Amino acid sequence: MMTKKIGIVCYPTVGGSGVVATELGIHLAEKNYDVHFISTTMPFRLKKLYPNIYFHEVEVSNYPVFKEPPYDLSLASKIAEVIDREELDIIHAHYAIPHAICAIFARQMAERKIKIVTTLHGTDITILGIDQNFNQMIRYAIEQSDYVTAVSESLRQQTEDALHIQKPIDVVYNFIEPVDLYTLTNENLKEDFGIKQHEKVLIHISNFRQVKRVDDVIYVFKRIQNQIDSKLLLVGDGPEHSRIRNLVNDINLQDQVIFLGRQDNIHDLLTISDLNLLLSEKESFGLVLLEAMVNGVPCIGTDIGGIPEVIVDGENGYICDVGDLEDITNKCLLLLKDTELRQSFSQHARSHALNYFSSDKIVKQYEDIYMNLIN
Ligand code: GMT
Repeated sequence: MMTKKIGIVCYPTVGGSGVVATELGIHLAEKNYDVHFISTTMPFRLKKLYPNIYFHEVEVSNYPVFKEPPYDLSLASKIAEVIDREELDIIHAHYAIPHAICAIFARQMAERKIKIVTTLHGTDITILGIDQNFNQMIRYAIEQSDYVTAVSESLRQQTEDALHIQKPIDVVYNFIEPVDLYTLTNENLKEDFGIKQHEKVLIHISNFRQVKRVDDVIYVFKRIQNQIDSKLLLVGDGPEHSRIRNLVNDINLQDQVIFLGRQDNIHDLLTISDLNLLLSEKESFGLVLLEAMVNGVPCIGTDIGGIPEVIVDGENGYICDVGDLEDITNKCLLLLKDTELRQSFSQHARSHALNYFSSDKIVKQYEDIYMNLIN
């Protein structure tokens, strides 16, 4: 069989979608596909050198006549160039806009016939709430794609409701690599961060956008640490970061909250964590939940989007209403005070992540989609 060539278009450094796109590319390369990333920057998780992974840089020109550099146009022409030169079979676009739209445009320019797979990650649909002008364009991106996937059932439903489209959308969940439990690369991590051995550790990892409601994490933690010796790790960076820092100082939590900024090794940070909080008001999936769960960390999440498809309420974590700080606090305390309960949730969290969301299972679903389109 001829080696199949897959082009992946993504924002390689943006949160979960970048992680999923990059890890998918790595898995495909390991299964002997040729993988061509088409993007502005090298995917950040691409640490190892693979002979069959190629990176095609999209250079965004800064012509004086444009107010903004035309990323979309540069991307479309790069995709078209790569389709023909590398003889691609599939373009897998992560995000309907701009990536699927650019891929559709590129397909019209290129000479070679290719198929387009589009994965919706949620943010496209969120944009509709902000700007209805995109309605028609997202619908076009979906209808012109040869196959469309959404990362959760909730996102699939939401997309169909918002756009009234007939085209089937398939749910392919995000995935996680199985990791070894409790293997710390730094045994003294707690000590290094000034966390006492008996103190409980809560963690929140996000891109600090407003939708993540990091304030809620802080106010819940304030209530918790009134009752239990604990520390809060805040991992990530984004538009709300400075405001959250000020809030932490204003309510006198600066000695209990540890700001870590962007971190590569979240495995170690999760290994020293007792509980993960994701209290967003919008979240199509919440990849960070899987990252926590596979490390045996139970999660408290909100009753929105794909979160209840990942956390099984009362078994490996708890689901609470958005902004219900009292309920969230009580559920956290329940788990933090009862070691046996937390251990049981921890085991269930890991087995749930591995049983339903492991990379081998989900990557195979994408592979089947590609093969059905190519053959
Ligand atoms: O949440 C973000 O702001 C980043 C965005 C992204 O592009 O990674 O996240 C979206 O895609 C992730 C991967 O599929 C999902 O895990 C996130 O839930 C989703 N974010 C939203 O729906 C807000």
